[in-house]
Amino acid sequence: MGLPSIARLSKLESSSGARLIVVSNRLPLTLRKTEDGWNTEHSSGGLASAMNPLLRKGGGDWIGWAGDSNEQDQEGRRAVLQGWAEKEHCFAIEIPPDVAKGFYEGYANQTLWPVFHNFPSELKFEARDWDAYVEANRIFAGAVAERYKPNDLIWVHDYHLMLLPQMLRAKLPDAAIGFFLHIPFPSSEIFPILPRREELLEGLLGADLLAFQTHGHLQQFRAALLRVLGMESRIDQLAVGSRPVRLEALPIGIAPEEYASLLLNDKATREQCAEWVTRDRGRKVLLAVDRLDYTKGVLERLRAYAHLLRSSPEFKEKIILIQIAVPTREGIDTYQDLRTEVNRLVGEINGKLGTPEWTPLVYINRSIERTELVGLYKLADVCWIGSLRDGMNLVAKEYVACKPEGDGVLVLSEFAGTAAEMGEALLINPFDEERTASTIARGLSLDEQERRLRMTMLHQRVARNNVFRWGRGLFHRSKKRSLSGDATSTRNRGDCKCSRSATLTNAQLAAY
Ligand code: ADQ
Repeated sequence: MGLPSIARLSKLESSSGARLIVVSNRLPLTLRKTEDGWNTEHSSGGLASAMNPLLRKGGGDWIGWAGDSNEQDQEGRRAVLQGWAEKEHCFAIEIPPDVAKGFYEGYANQTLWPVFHNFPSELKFEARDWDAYVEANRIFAGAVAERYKPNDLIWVHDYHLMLLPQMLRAKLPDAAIGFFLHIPFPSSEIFPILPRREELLEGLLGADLLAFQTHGHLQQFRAALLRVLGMESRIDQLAVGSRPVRLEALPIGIAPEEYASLLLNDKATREQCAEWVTRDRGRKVLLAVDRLDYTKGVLERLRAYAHLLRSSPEFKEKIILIQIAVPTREGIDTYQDLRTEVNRLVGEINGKLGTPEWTPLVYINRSIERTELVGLYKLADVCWIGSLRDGMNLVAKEYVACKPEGDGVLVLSEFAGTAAEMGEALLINPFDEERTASTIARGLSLDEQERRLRMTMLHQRVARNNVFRWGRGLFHRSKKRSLSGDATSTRNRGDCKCSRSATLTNAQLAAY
């Protein structure tokens, strides 16, 4: 598949002069150095999967880090990035390598990520990584301020950029700023262990709108705010001086029709799927798709699978598990150790439990094309989401989107944000190996009527709560804030002298 243009429809700009500016750590495009020069690839991961269709439909600019710039051929690299800006409205910023390491591999992924996912034992902290985190956020703030025009709506994403709302507020007091947290917000017992916790909360409070994946995460944020900063809040709002900050729980969705369209119209997907169906005839297929991250529960899944095979001999040669695991954050030791242990377990399961006719576990440790992924979703009898903790988990929604006829079973960790809206899935506690194995066994033998009933209801909900509805939710709330900003523009608004006029027009809102 070619790369779809991210800003194919720039109607926002042409109709009203207002734009959406999305800011995230990485862009939806990734640079890859090959022998022939620099190549552009799609980024894998939930944020890119969700935001891509939204921006393709509604238009807007995207600002993010281009990735490491240590390689040779800087001229070629700059030319590719120039092309991204001109053709895709993706504006790459550069972060010096020493800052990037402390920011990304340091504070963001070895301090924030484990704490926000309830893994305090994985927390590592270096004061110089914090300095790098501050500096990287400052570089982002400069880049956004440079592109910003009055009336733009700035939408900041995720835990890498928690200081950015406040930094932008200082530079652009009148800007409309939204922040969405893709990962969970930790409990008020865990959050306070975080070094520099006060600065992080204050950084977020620069936004007009703070949105979380679930009500649970939103409540935990409010509890942390009270405990760490002594700030009271309402369920939907708090005050920073006399400036209101709106709070929302807005579970992210997918663009289900993209999956339906690949299933229906893409010849390669159909052919690939038909080939697999023939190959696996007589066997049931379990599927797992994850970034290779310790929060996704890959090791726990493999152990539960081994338990299932050992405890239920009737499944011998009758099932296979396909585990797709895309490498991620490979510069960090914990991730390298995870990879080594997964490799060992894969070898052990196939070596000890396989037969000459049967490899019980197929392990793919790379990113795969969307067409192939959709083919696998279509093929799989059971999709197994085993997150130990997850903001949402889009794989669950993608699988369901590929089951319009109601076949297939979703086995879902109760610790994924998705579980809050997917009650018809078979829920598991992934820390309980034995019960997980028995739930998988149940999923494999669920009677047809119950299976279809559960999947049909899930499918309807994924179709309804799609990413466009999520985007509309955020924009409407921002619009409400903007309008209230107009209404009070002549009043004294305390720390923020807001005379906000940034409103999205109805035409813009309709585009989402
Ligand atoms: P992630 O942690 O990246 O996202 P997830 O929501 O599961 O997790 O999204 C992963 C995305 O990557 C999916 O769209 C999936 O199709 C794709 N993907 C995974 N493995 C792949 C592979 N091998 N090849 C190709 N594509 C692959 C973060 C949070 C989540 C939250 C999302 C969105 O951690 O909790 O759901 O953001 O908000």
